Amino acid sequence: MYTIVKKLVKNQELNIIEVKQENIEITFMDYGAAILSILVPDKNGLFETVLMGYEDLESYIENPIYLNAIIGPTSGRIKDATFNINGKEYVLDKNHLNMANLHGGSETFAYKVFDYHIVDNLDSTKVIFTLYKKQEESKYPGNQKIEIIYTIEDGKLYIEFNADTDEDTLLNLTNHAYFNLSGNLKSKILNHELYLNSSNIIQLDQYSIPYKVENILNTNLDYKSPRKVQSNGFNGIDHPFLIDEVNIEIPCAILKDSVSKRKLEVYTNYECFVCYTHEYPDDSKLLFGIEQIKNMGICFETQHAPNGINIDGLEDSILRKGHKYSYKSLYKFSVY
Ligand code: FUC
Repeated sequence: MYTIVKKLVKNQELNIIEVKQENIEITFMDYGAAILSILVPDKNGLFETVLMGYEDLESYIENPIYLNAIIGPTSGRIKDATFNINGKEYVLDKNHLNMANLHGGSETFAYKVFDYHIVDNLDSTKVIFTLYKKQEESKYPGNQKIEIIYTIEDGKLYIEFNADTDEDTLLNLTNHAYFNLSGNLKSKILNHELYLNSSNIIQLDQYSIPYKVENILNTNLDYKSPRKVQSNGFNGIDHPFLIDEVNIEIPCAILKDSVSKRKLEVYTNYECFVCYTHEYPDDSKLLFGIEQIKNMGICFETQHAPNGINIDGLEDSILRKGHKYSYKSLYKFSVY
């Protein structure tokens, strides 16, 4: 079952789509193909949101933290905002410290209004967002049709990332959802227990730009044995983790809150995800008028290795003409 409400937000008419099922309720918006809230029950059956959301829809328009939105054409930081395909150099916006491209820069999909349609069945609802990225408006090569399919089914949210292109291009799509299992943002995520199926990260240079693969076993980024989330130093967790065994049937991350007893399992067939503990709050208030502070959410941004095109041995994120981009992630909620 679903409902659609139209809202005027900073002079744009936006669509708010609410999908309700017995054990999960999710609200989406066509701006950024963003998720606004995910309500799931706690140990007592109490439905609360497990997503960090802004208090006002207006805040999603500038959204400097890319809150819960789709990111593209490329997720993460690209060194020197430059890449080379077929011998041609492409130069993107330098929106990170004036030296790298972050999340696609000014043309990020987080700030685009997607078209949408809905396929509603008894136990499963699909919200299908589409966007045409036109070459003449872009620093990236080619025209692409982007399709994001959210499927809500039995306490689960599937996200399919599909695309095609008429020219070889760079494409690395993710969703930037910030989770908090306490329910309605009652506490920070530092008391949550975290498991990450990863022994290697792409190490960051002093400017947070990924540059080389590094083993993290027995370091403070090693979450192969579940333990409480640690905000490591001033930058917290903000790293691309390479998944040990890439398999959509095996969770790449598990998050648990021992108070609400909610559990989130993340699955993907991408080879990488960025785990980020919300270290750089902006000025906007969160849902329920809550002040935005560090560590109020944790992201599992499933994606290709960011900056992979500039690092030997990693997936380069090039989508070739005639090839289909097709990746899938799953966020599965339960109580334990
Ligand atoms: C994440 C991080 C960044 C950034 C942003 C909002 O992907 O890697 O550091 O602050 O998203």
